[in-house]
Amino acid sequence: MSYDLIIAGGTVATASDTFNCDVGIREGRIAALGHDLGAADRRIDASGKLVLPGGIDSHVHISQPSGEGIVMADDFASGTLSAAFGGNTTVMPFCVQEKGTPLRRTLREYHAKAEGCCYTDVSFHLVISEPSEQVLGQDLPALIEDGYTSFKVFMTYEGLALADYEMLQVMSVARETGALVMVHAENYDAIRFLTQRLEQGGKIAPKFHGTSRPIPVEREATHRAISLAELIDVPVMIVHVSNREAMEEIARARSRGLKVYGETCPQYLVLTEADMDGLNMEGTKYVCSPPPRDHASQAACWEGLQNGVFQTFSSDHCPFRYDDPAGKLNPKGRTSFRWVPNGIPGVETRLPILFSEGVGKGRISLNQFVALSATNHAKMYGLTKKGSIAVGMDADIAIWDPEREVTIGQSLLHHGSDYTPYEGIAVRGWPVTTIVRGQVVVCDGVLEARPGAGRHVARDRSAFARPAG
Ligand code: DUC
Ligand code: ZN
Ligand code: ZN
Repeated sequence: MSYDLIIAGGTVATASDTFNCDVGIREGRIAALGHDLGAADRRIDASGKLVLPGGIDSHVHISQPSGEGIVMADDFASGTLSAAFGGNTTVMPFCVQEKGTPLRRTLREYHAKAEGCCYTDVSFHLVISEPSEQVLGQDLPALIEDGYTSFKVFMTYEGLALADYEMLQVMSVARETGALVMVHAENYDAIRFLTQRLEQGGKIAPKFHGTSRPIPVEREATHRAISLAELIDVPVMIVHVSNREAMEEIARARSRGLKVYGETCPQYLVLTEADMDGLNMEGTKYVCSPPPRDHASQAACWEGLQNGVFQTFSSDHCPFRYDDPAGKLNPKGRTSFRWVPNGIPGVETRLPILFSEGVGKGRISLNQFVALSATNHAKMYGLTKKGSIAVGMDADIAIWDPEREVTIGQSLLHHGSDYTPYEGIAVRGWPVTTIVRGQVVVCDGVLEARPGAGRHVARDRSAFARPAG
């Protein structure tokens, strides 16, 4: 039987092995790995290239309401287009519960926004902002059953922060239903206190965003989230970890036998707090939470990627435009860092940065790169058919030119932001072709697919979410 597509002559890598073989694809799945596979409707020559599982970015924000007058820079078309050009085949955005609105209605709205315009597959996490009886008792368990098997909770932000009591409530639901809890760990009261004090002292420039959320704010909340999870006996994923002290909380918990996982992001590897100290308002381009730290923290995060403190490396793509009254330069943002929307774009640059700085500079192996960029995300969040190159898996593949030298710049990128915080970073290695369930979305840097090539994926429960017992 012939194949729909054969990727020939490349070097295939998985999270555990690297080997030379052709990949035969039929009906969206990987049907054969080997040589001389025979006939195919289409053949892509991958000689001299790496054939890797398509990136899974398990932490992105797309079309998310972001406060009065603020508009996120990516819709599902531009966000997933940018993801595909960055070597990703699946992204996992958040559906944020709106207070007073049924959770399912909000989810339907996100689906409506995504329907027919995605270039990669998409799978939503929920965000629980109001754990009412209805949500805890009915809506959340039902949605988890329907394949939304993870949700995020926030320990900071007005309107989002959960009290410890509420954290315990939602964690209990996760334990009973087998969902994975993701936690944004920063101490809300500490940030409010520090922000007010800074503003009173006239310290309103973007760089004071970092001063208002120093490392102890993150470390304390990380410790508290872990302790609450321990009380319930439920696994927990600490997302966007920025520094050694928070990592130590994770590592210590794990050494006590707790199922505590960690994620870090590109901004904690290549940006520092000093970036927020730009001329005029340029510093707002780097404002995200937790904020970028210092070079010692960058080194710590690399260690965490090497030694397994971190299972996943995600972009936390949270795009706003810079030169825009609905973005970083909104009128209130000029009066205080407090009003600068938190988040930076990065879905397209996540993998080239990790590949070049990580594999290229000998910090991680190619197989670790695959694990951190795809395989572990699939395992962590129950994407059973994704994240590896093996017979029977979805044919989600990125072909990389390991030698291509690129200087990252806004003009190369496909996101809706008008800037990249990674402008000027030189990388070696770039994803050139992206294949989603056997459909060639990007071929040699040229878009081939139509919007709608990507679809929503319901997920299984993850073994990582099983209580330790
Ligand atoms: N948390 C995120 O995960 N993304 C952007 C902003 C934030 O606080
Ligand atoms: Zn967060
Ligand atoms: Zn985020």
